[in-house]
Amino acid sequence: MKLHWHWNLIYINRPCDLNLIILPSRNRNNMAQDELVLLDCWVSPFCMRVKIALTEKGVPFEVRAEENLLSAKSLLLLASNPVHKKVPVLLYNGKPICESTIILGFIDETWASPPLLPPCAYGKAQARFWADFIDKKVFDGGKAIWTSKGEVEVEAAKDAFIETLKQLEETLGEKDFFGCNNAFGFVDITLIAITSWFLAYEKFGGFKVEEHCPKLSAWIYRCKERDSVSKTLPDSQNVYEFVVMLRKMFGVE
Ligand SMILES: N[C@@H](CCC(=O)N[C@@H](CS)C(=O)NCC(=O)O)C(=O)O
Repeated sequence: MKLHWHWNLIYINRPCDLNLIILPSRNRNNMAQDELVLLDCWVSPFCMRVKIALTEKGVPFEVRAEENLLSAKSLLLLASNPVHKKVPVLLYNGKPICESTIILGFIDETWASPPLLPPCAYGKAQARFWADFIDKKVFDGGKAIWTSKGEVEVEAAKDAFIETLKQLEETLGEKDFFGCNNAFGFVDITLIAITSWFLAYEKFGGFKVEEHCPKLSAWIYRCKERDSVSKTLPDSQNVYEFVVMLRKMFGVE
């Protein structure tokens, strides 16, 4: 009989049958033994999300930077995320977890305190809805601004982006944060990471977020008062210069 280890399943391979024994999940008191390695890129808001979440939880992790994500991905990244070949990947004791919001969910389930998602299923579904909205409308909407050519196209992309931010501002309402009981949580992490690109959107779109969405701007300042956020977000000017380089690469200018 052969024993094969794979994730938390033991495959017992006998000549004629295949039995699976599901092991009990990891002992949470054993946290110190967990090895966490983040395959990272400094300018990726998706990677920033993971760094903010782990810092909020007080969980130590190692960062392994992809030096040349655009032209020479590391063999470790290709082996860890063969489907999308993208960062972030969180290696949890060597086992890869891909897609930033899925990683956030994993982190929240593995290290309970402070919670990032609401306790009830409905609250969790709502938070995931807004995270999905942010992925589709804020990051992609921002990209539409800096990849647009000509005044009319830029103006349309800018208007759509501001509309998206207004929707988020309305959802925030009078609360300090998007999370449950006014706490910093899943949706806050998902969105604040992308704000590091806002200066680039503003410069290429010719507008100021603060003038259109003062409450959302105040929320950005509040988030930046947190160590997890201020230590993670890169300088917006550096992100802007990176976007200038991307525009040349994509033939926008
Ligand atoms: N949906 C993914 C998006 C990740 C993503 O787009 N990562 C970019 C960096 S910002 C990447 O690795 N790009 C490399 C490529 O597209 O080849 C997530 O949430 O993790």
